[in-house]
Amino acid sequence: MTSISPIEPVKINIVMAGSTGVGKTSMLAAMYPSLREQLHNIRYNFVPQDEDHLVLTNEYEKLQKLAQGGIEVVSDYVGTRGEKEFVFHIQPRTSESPDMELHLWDLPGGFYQDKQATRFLNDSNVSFLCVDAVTLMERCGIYHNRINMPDEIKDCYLKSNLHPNHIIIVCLMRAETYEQDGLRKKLFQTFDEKYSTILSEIKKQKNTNIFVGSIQTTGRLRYNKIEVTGSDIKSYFIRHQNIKDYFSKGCDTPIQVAIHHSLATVKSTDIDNMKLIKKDYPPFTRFLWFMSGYKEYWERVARAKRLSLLLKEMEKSINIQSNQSQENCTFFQYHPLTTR
Ligand SMILES: Nc1nc2c(ncn2[C@@H]2O[C@H](COP(=O)(O)OP(=O)(O)OP(=O)(O)O)[C@@H](O)[C@H]2O)c(=O)[nH]1
Ligand SMILES: [Mg+2]
Repeated sequence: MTSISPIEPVKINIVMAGSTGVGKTSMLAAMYPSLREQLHNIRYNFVPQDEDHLVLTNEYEKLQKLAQGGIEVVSDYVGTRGEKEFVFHIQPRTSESPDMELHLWDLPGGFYQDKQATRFLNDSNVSFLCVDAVTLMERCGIYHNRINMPDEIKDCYLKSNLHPNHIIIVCLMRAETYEQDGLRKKLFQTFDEKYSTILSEIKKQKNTNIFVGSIQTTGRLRYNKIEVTGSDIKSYFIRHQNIKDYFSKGCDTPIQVAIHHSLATVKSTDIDNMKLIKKDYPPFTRFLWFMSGYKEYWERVARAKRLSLLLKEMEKSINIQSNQSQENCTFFQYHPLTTR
């Protein structure tokens, strides 16, 4: 009798990396409705666990109000207090068990100062390295080290045991001003100047692939000014005069890159590899409905087909590019690092 392996969902462990206040939790909240809609179109449900639907919807409403409400938006906020794990099931409408399970750890930025983040990075498959684009770009980047804490974050990465296939997805947060003013190329260049040494070091030691893209979670705002009082640094934004509607951009793409990467990694061993599936189930099991294993065989075949479709769908939307053409950057873009 053939031993039948249970159908395990493909699991991804994602850690949100980045200093306090750069917009990690906001990105998560803005990602949720748009990814849910996209997956719905390909017959998948995107299901958060327990009360997380309410938590995320609440956060999302706050973001919408911020973009539609008053003229001035100050980055004055109460940050994440402790670690929070969000679990999402990517579940086919026709099945009771999920095809994929995303475990997403939202950490407070403070966890990178005291190195607590290291234990979350250990064995994670993907991390979103969130960088505040405003402090990177404005006032010649003089507040960049204080706000983005690149060295502390690098230390956490270097001290951790990343999964062998770990990828870093850099998210340039609050990038709306630079998108509207055609400064995206400058943003990527500035990022490259400030981060290429750090990321090359991580890449060399941990053998990770790195993707970079820009994110706006609070709609069409425009950077106005930075105000510094002692150790407190606040960025002010004004609402774009002509555009009233909430308009987030790029928030679900990091997750799509993560899903794409994970599916591409397991593809050769399971997904859409019919030969492998058939090897586990001899013909009499596959074709005689009363044999044990018959149902599992057909479920596995159906799952392999679905995941293969999901992989193709993600491939279409993320538009990973291996060149540096900055103009064609509606979607996440693979941004090769200049090794110095
Ligand atoms: N202008 C602008 N503001 C943003 C954007 N994303 C987030 N913010 C604002 O930035 C502030 C901080 O966002 P959070 O999502 O709480 O930041 P965080 O990284 O989770 O912070 P910690 O939990 O403290 O680590 C909030 O006031 C958000 O409204 C964006 O894309 N543009
Ligand atoms: Mg947070």
